[in-house]
Amino acid sequence: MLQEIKDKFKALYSQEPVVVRSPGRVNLIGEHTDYNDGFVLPAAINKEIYFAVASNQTNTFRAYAYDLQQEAEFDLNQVQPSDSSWANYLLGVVAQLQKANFDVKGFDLVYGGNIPIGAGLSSSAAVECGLAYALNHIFGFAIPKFDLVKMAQQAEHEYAGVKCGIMDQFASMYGRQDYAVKLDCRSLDFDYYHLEMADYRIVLCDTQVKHNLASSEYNTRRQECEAGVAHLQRHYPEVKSLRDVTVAMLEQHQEEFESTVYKRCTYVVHENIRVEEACRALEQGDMKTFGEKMYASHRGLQHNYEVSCEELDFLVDQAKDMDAVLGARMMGGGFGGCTINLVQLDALDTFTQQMEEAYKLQFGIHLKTYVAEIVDGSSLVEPS
Ligand code: GAF
Repeated sequence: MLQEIKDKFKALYSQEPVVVRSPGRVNLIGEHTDYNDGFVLPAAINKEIYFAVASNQTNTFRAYAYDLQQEAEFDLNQVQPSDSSWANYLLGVVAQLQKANFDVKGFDLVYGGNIPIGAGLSSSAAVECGLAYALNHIFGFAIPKFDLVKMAQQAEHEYAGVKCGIMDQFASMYGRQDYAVKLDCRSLDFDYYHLEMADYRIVLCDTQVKHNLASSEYNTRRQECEAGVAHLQRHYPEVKSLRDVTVAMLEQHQEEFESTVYKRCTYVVHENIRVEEACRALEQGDMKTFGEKMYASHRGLQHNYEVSCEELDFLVDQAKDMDAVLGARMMGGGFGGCTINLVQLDALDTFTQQMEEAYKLQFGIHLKTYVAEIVDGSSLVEPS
């Protein structure tokens, strides 16, 4: 893929590019907690996008999306959202740099990779982070990595219309080979946790469906959580977000809540506790307990947060019936995309075969499975 992207760049723009790599992510546990100031445990994976970039001494940027085989050109003096949804992720990043007074000059870009779109593996965050990283490099802005993450997140808010938390962009930029990163989404402190994978693999089961309520429901969940916080603040003025709420606080005021809001809050408060427990289990090498937390996370997302769907639930139920699977859950925003499964290495083939057969029988859809390897975050590939 890398070679193809470089060749395409040279064919289109007749010069030697800088090449940047930017990965997608998995999230082991801690779903829909990031925008509630809570905890997440993602890792960057070997589903990646390559960016070949060079400045072009003009006032426009030209971009070629290799996977879509589409090209577009934009005036840097008039950066605004366009009709092309793929270009908006690029424009969003350029807009953020300009807003922060970085002088983005003309550039040419070819990008493409193997992150399946709409599978919940954060292809959009990989695009945003990869472009931010590449422009920072070629124009010598020296923007700290952390600020690039913030700009990438803001690009998603303003140009993709999703009020996402910070997890995906953070994981894409700060991933580390063989480690998951536990991020405190309030303080933005983080710790790396070694993933002892000698006997296990992380397997993704891609439902191949994306129900189209995903982004509207995402923003609705945020509002429901905010409504829960606003209510609790009447009793506990010190509460700033669901991160500050305990199970006891919630239960004490259950009767006062609108029932949907109560369910959403219950899920988030318990999920934050589960992330802490799962991290302790990881430290102790207790993968069995870790897996149980994954299943519990899924049940919360299914019944209380209500962001799952029948395809995801089916896959988790199937996995639960297999002894070789330690844990499984839906991953990311929900309503489709992938489940993440912790599977014993010696049963990998049986697992994928049985899952594919069962899914085909139930939905008539070919399930795609990927064994995810944990890799480093965005990096410069060439010049090395
Ligand atoms: C999406 C968002 F982009 C993340 O910020 C996060 O909220 C996730 O859904 C749910 O955990 O991937």
